[in-house]
Amino acid sequence: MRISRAALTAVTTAALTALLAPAQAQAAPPGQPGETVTMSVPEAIASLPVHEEDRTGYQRTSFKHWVDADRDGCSTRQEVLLEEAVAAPEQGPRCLISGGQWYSEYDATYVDNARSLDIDHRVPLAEAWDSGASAWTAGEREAYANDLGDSRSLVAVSARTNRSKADQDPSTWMPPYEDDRCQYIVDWVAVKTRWQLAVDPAEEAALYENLSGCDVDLIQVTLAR
Ligand SMILES: [Ca+2]
Ligand SMILES: [Ca+2]
Repeated sequence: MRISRAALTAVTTAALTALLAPAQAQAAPPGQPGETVTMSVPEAIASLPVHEEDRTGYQRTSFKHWVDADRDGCSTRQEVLLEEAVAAPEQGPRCLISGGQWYSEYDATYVDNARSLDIDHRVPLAEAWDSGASAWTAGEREAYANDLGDSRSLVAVSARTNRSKADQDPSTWMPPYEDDRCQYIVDWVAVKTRWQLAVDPAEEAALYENLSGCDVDLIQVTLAR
């Protein structure tokens, strides 16, 4: 059967429209919220919608962070510090933390003073906004900014590295410690998958590029959305 040029054009146009409108036609999520899924990192990347970043309307206050969701007196920041300490700190009244030691994975540095640590949102708040969180409710954004449900979401690192990273994604910033880079990509993809956030084309390319040469296992992700 011969296919007319008009029919081909129509098919091509439909395919292109689908490609160009991935924000609307979201790639199929790998499961339901609350479900734990196991997949390869490339599979996880492929499951994410691809679209350009859009920072319209973003403010730092768009995400309420360092709340005390379980009302135990420790903020999310303090919870992460307690969780990640390699030598346990003293915990005083109002969860005041003193002493202790942490390992900052981005620069392979041991840090003895909690004040020298930032809690990094693995996928920064502005980046999350750009890639889908702008459409969430304030409550969903608060849950994202205080996500203690996956140890890859929040990470205590030297303030120096967190500030050099700022709002950047892997197309423009990777950890200075080269041996951490494969794991960084894996954890970045896990967080984007957990929250079903989009990737922009440059970021998607950077993820695949940085992943080449990495020997990585399957990842397990409990979907938050
Ligand atoms: Ca708490
Ligand atoms: Ca991005």
